Amino acid sequence: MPDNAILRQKMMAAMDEETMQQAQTVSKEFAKLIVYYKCAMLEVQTRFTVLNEAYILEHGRAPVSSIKTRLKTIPSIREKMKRRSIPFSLEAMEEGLNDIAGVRVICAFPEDVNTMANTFLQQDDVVLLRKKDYITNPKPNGYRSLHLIIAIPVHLADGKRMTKVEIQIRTIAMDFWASLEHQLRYKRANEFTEEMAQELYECAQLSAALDNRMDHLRRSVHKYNNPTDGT
Ligand code: 0O2
Repeated sequence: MPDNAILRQKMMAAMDEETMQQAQTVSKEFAKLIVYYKCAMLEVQTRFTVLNEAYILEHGRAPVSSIKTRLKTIPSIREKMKRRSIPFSLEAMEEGLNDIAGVRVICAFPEDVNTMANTFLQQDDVVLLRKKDYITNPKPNGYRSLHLIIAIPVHLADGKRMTKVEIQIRTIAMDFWASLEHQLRYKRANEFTEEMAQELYECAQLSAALDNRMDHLRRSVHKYNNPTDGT
């Protein structure tokens, strides 16, 4: 028998009947909760896919370049709760963590970020809990992205539950910078010197300038090809 299986058997034997039942109930409830988060994440992904298709029909181009989803792993949930001194319980986890389910929507142009966010938030069963606009107000290190914490209903066989999802909406240029910066930081394991941080900040400025130029170009192309269109 593998070592961890022996350990598990010993732990089970050491528990009294009541503790064992409690542990089973908690893990069942936990598994159920994670299913809700997974379904909420898939629901949000589908809704952005639909919004993208609708926009293509209307305007002939895709505002969404790609959509990524991720469900926080149990060790990662534990680590974040520990870091924030949140006691480990299901209620505290639901209350204290906003990003168990995460959806990242990568858009073509800066304007698309707002269009997609606003159209999504207009849906009458979506509740906006928190908005962090790191595009209007970038982080000191240069990070840019629009973050929405929302709650969306998930319908399972035994009922409906409003479930939180963190949505990050950003352009390809913003995502390029954030992905590389994240890699360099390697989950907070690496530290930067002042020069390195300054270099990263300047790269963020370059990516913002690129976004502005491409957006300007998009408007010029549109105007040139649609001279009678007022937009
Ligand atoms: P991972 O691996 O992407 O999940 P909150 O929980 O909302 O109260 P938090 O978590 O600090 O507070 O929220 P914030 O600032 O909105 O950041 C949440 C997520 O945004 C991060 O999740 C990153 O995905 C992304 N993010 C924020 N700041 C930066 C940054 O400076 N660089 C990069 N590359 N990404 C950033 P996690 O949990 O850190 O990581």
